[in-house]
Amino acid sequence: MRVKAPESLTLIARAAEHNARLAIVAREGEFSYRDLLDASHRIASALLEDEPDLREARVAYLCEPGFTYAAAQWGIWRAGGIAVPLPPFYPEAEIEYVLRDSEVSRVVVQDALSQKVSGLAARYRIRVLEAKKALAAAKKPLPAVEPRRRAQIFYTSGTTARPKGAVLTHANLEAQVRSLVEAWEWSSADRILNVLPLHHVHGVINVLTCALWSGAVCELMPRFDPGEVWGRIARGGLTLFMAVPTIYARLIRAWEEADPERREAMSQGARSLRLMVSGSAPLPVTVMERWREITGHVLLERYGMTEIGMALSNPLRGVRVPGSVGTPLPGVQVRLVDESGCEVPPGVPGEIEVRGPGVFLEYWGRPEATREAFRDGWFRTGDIGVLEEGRYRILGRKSVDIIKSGGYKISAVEIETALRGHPDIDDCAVVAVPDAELGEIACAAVVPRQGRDLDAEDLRQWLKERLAAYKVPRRFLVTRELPRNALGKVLKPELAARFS
Ligand code: MLC
Ligand code: AMP
Repeated sequence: MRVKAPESLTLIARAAEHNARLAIVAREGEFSYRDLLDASHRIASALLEDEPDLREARVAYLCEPGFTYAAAQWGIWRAGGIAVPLPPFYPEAEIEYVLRDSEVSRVVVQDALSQKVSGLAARYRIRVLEAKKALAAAKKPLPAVEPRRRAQIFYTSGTTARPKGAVLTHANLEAQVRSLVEAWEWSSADRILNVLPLHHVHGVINVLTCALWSGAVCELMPRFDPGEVWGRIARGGLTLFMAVPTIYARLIRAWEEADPERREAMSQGARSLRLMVSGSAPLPVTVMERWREITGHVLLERYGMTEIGMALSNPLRGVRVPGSVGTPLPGVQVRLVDESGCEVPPGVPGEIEVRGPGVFLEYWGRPEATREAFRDGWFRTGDIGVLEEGRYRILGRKSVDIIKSGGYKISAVEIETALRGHPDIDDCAVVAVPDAELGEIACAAVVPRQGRDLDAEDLRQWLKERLAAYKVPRRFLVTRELPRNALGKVLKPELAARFS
């Protein structure tokens, strides 16, 4: 019998200390930290088979937000693998892209979802582990996993035709979590409700991992539903909530549609939380003010990105200024630069660049894109900001091809590339159009091939088989010509005007 190695991952060592405390409440039931350690140890053992260490093999996991999700993610980490989340609502074509791009060798699947990957797994010789079976595996000795090893890949859309996999090491994850735990004073007394998808940093790091690091309780709903969220808030007992602005806008709408007695219960429940955070997209001042009126909470707005985690935040204690994203979080360095990379003075807009231990390692398999993403060790966010009275304000993005809808980043180029594969489309352009609830929506103008007809509903269905539903444009414009500049490029702002 081997002597147990001292745990090298701090998150796991801390969980052993939290032991019998409640960790996760989900559809599957209630689970302690001990349950999570036991389940993830078994999944790690099943993944390892006869190998001592997965040595950064990519392991995908396809699970609903819940206990199995966390056990699978921790199991992959503890076996020495790199965890690659697959959203359960993705169409097969998107799942196929992620599996192939990150060269996945194994996939952990929550049983009801197994038919989503079985065909692909057979085609690409990927080993499938059904979570139920893996949870019954005998426990084996686990490898020591150094913090500098790769831990997680999050796929993120950009200005390229397909999403890139941002690779975070264990040390990156730890730095991001430590920064937020310190800034927002997480403790084991906290209890948070997660309604965010678990394939992006907002849900995975800011909510789930910060909670589990702190010995807090994380309650998970499979997806956002305003009525269910208000019902949970009204029952009381939560201390924290984090969401994108669209979710707050939809909660406000649900509150306004409720009768007075119910409204009172909702507002009272919300008042008992200690902190409510908004991020992933600009928080409209109207939403911030209405939320304060109905709940008494001044939403704490913060700014972040898949590649860097969270960078800027309004204060936990102190004045939260509407329209501002505050100051750098602990351990994060932020600067604003002009086109040539020179720092700009306060009051002058510049591109936000970020440096620190939370900044990602690389884009998976794309050394060129990784090199271009940095300037002298600083990550170039592509966002434009300005420093005013010591606080940062986000002004927008450098690229018109990046759309933020409901907090999801959507690439206009990715949708255009997909549309160009349609046999009846001659040309197309995708633009962002402002939307009161979603922030922006993607809209597509398409030029049919000569003698062909295009129907918006048919196009929508055709795209849904190829792209995640939230990337499918909300509106289509069938047109004979797209507005262009002298170089033949589509004039996107001019085109956006044709959708309003
Ligand atoms: C979207 N869809 C989902 C889904 N999210 N389906 C299942 N589960 C989910 N989690 C589908 C919808 O069913 C719909 O398909 C289509 O996508 C259009 O999406 P939508 O209108 O946006 O969906 P809706 O159901 O209305 O949800 C709105 C929303 C959602 C706000 C709840 O957009 C959302 O969860 N946003 C959060 C995104 C997020 O976590 N971003 C963080 C990125 S990290 P159909 O078939 O019904 O039309 C980051 C860094 C940082 O930005 O700073 O945090
Ligand atoms: P993602 O690539 O999905 O991680 O999205 C990151 C992007 O979301 C950033 O580059 C910003 O453009 C945007 N973002 C995140 N938080 C905010 C915020 N508080 N205000 C404005 N934009 C934000």
